[in-house]
Amino acid sequence: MSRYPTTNKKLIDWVNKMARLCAPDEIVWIDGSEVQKRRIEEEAVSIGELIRLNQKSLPGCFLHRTAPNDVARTEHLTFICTKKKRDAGPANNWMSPALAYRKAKAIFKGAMKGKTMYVIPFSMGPVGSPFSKVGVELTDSRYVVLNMLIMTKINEQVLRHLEKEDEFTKCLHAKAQLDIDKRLILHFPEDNTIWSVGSGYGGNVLLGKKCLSLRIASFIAKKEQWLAEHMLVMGIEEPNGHIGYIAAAFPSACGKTNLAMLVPPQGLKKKGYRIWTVGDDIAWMRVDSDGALWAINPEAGFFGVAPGTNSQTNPNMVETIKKNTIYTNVLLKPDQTVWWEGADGEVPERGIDWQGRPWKPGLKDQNGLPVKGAHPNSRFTTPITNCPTASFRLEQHHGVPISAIIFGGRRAHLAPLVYEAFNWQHGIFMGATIASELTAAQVGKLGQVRRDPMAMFPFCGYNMADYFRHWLKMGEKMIKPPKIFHVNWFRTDKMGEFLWPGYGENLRVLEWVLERCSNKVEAIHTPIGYIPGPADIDMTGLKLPSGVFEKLFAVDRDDWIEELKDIKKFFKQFKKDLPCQLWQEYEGLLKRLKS
Ligand code: OXD
Ligand code: MN
Repeated sequence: MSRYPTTNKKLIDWVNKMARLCAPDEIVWIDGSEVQKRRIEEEAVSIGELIRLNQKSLPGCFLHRTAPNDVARTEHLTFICTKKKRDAGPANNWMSPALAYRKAKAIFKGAMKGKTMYVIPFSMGPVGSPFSKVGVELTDSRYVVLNMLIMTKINEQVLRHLEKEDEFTKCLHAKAQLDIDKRLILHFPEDNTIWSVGSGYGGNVLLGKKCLSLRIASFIAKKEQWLAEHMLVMGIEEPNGHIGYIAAAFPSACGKTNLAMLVPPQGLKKKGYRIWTVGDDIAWMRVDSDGALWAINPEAGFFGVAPGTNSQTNPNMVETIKKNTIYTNVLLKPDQTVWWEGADGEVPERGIDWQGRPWKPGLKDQNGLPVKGAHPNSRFTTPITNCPTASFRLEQHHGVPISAIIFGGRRAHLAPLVYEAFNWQHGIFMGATIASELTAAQVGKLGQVRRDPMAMFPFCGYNMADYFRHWLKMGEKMIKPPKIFHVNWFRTDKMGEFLWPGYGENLRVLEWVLERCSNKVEAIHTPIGYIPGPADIDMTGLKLPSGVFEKLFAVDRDDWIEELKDIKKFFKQFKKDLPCQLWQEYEGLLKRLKS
């Protein structure tokens, strides 16, 4: 029998070439079997890469700690390597492919000496679906293998697909020295290749996720006329059994995961709503033969933020992560279970923190600042099939039909709770101008506001001006394009208190969105878009203090005119490449605000 579980010569040659570069002691092909997974778990536990958690309360669960300097995506070390700098655009770091390969080769050289190189053939999306893409990741990390087994589809079918199909994304990862000065996350869209070296953090190394499903996929999607987006997808089943699906883009850690599996609030529960979770992070969407937009979630699991996850904020996720879950950088309790800031139950009296040091509540560092038990960007990796609200259409090759696209941002002021675009082009302007505050998921200054078009600023694999043009063009391809909305759950009063309770209550807003999509309700025209009338959002069981509803929907013309100045600055960086339709929308809004 052959040494390889494939006859795909291109694949075999590439694996051998990369092995010559990285010089592993052995090569192991990952087949998705339970036996192999168990063996790798055992090895990872024996060398301390994983800690087996309490198998009674957390069956199949493990804890992993990353290096302290390797806890989030490193955007400044992430590059789009196209032949022409213009094709990466002003929003991306760019390096020429020749230089990028040369720099990375020097770090990859011999990086797997004394180690095993794992070959992971994986599919994003159901194998054989017109949506799906196949990749192969080479890695020296068991943690990566075990996470990829949760986040992607790895099985016999993928190999069978590779027998017939030559095209796959070539993904190479090595931890090397985990040295931030020798860390590079490189994307070569023109070669369908990703090279990641010097990191062990999920967002940098689970190459099927941000790297393939967003950066590389967005590049392919433009060529093939579909959309690869940083969006959750959820179905809202109405009492009559009809399910309306929405796709929603929010910048990182803005509550996408919580929204995707929300629990209907008491007041609306009586109506009989039911939520179906399709995905919490990435949507691939294409126009089907019916002229509508259909979406799949290419991922098979959630890579969610732990802090703040509890039975109030996300009871379905609390249920999901009780088994077969890998926790990263959370606190280890003496009973071998885990905890994080904002978890259910009492704060533990003691534990081992995310850096492996003894911890107790009230602990301060040398500067007198509180020491957290779990890192603010600590994570869990868990299969979507564990989720009580997992959609029954996850495996459907054509996905789900999208009625509404929602863009959101974290804005303390300015943006109303919800408003609707006048049309597709206006909706693209709305998406292209969303802004939010930086969170712990990115390396950078917390709280700083940045523009994050379609929540894709860190994830678009090509020039964003072309990306906007692509979105505009997609609208023309549809007979019945989804309506586009903007939401802001985060508006605050003068004291900085949130005006809207959020979480499950957000369903009230989504109900209005779907009613607008089926033309069941009127709306009020404002300069920025349509907003609901005072009686149009069902508030049964939720009493807001008087005046709050008005504050949630206030449109302050002066604030918006100020906002437009910043939008102008943002647009100008794209120079003459920016589609003129976005300037038209800019001028239109300015005129409406001034009239
Ligand atoms: C994520 C992110 O991890 O967007 O999903 O940062
Ligand atoms: Mn994300």
